[in-house]
Formats: sequence, C-alpha cells, structure tokens
Amino acid sequence: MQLFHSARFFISVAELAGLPAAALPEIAFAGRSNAGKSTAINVLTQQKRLAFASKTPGRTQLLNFFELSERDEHGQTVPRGYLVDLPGYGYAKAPEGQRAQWDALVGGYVAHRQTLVGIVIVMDARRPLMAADEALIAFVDRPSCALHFLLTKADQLNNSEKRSALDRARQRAAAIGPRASAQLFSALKRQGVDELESTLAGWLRG
Ligand SMILES: Nc1nc2c(ncn2[C@@H]2O[C@H](COP(=O)(O)OP(=O)(O)OP(=O)(O)O)[C@@H](O)[C@H]2O)c(=O)[nH]1
Ligand SMILES: [Mg+2]
Repeated sequence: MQLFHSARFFISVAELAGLPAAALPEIAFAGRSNAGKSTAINVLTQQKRLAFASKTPGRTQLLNFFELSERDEHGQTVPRGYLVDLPGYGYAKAPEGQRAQWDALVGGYVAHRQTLVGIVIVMDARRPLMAADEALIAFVDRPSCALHFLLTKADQLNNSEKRSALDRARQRAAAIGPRASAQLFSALKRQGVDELESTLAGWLRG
C-alpha cells in the first residue's frame, strides 16, 4: 500500500514535552526489547533502514515518529498520519533508572495521547503474551485505542507451533473485544505484510 511506503522520518522525542502537536492519527509499535518492532516498520514501509533495527536489545530509546503522506490532486504532499516506533520494554539488563524513564515516556504517551488510534504489540511468536505484554495491554484499557498482536519471527516456528501461537493470540484478542486482533508475521520471509497493511489502513480511516 502506497501510504505506508511514503513513510519518512519526522522527529525523535526524548520527553513528553517534546511531542509534536497531536493533529493526525498515530499508530505505535510497542513490544519487548528485541521483539522486532523496528524491523516490522521497515518491512511495512519497504525501507531498509527507516527505523533502526539491531541485534543489541534496547537500541531504540526514543519515540521515533515517521510521517505517512499522500499526494493530492495538485501533486502536493499531504500528511495523513504517523507511525511511532517505541523503545522496547522488558529488557532485564536495563538499569533501574532507564526503566523508570521508559515508564514515564512510553507510559505517558500511550496513556494520554488523544491521536493514538492503535498499538501494534509486536511479540516473538515463540513467546507471545508475556507478563510485560500483558502489563501493556492492561495499561491501554481505552476503547478508542485498537490493539493488534503481531506475532513475528514466525519463520522460526513449524506449522503446528504457528497455529497454536496464533490460536492463543486470537483467543486473547477475542477476550479484549472487537478492537483487538492478531496475526502471524515474518520480516525475514515477508509474510503477513498485506494483513498488517490492511489492519493499519483500517485504523487510519477511522
Ligand atoms: N528470524 C527473524 N528475525 C527477525 C525478524 N524480525 C526481526 N528479527 C531480528 O530480531 C532482532 C531485533 O529486531 P529489532 O527490529 O531491532 O527489534 P526491536 O523490537 O526494534 O528492538 P528494540 O528497539 O531494542 O526494542 C534483529 O536481529 C532482527 O534482525 C523476523 O521476522 N524473523
Ligand atoms: Mg527498535
């Protein structure tokens, strides 16, 4: 989908006071450190190094905003929304102070951002819905904010493992209600990209 391919780096935010004016719908990518958030954004936007992916957990420390835009009939670029790459949680080796900073920054953003229409919760398909994921789900108890469980690294599972991970995530989504959904994804094999695009496009349409 062209809209996602239009993504361009917009701003990095280190504190809540630095957030851009809340004007357009925002979709955040959250998840445990190293789950594959930045990689999923790069696959979705078809850009190799838009979001900074790394083997080192805890790499993304800021809220990174990417602007999505379309061209109008006059050829002018019109912003339509933002993708937001969030720093990962649950990194055991993170110092206490860093964790407190995460809670304040990401927690504050997720809890209060009026234009946040949905959160993609990126989880390693081999260990979905861990305690830290559940803590986030409980935290985003807001009917206006959709949730999509992206079970990534599906290339690391066999078919029966994939089925059971997806079943579990779909049951969890069903327990939350119609604002929640789940899918398998592999950045490596480019699997599940269409499904992710159509879910997020639906959120942006409102
Ligand atoms: N096999 C496989 N590896 C993946 C996939 N997606 C991401 N990875 C790898 O997982 C590691 C972490 O990916 P990132 O996208 O940097 O993870 P992140 O969630 O952004 O991590 P933080 O920014 O530290 O929170 C990298 O080594 C990626 O190459 C996938 O679909 N399959
Ligand atoms: Mg990252």
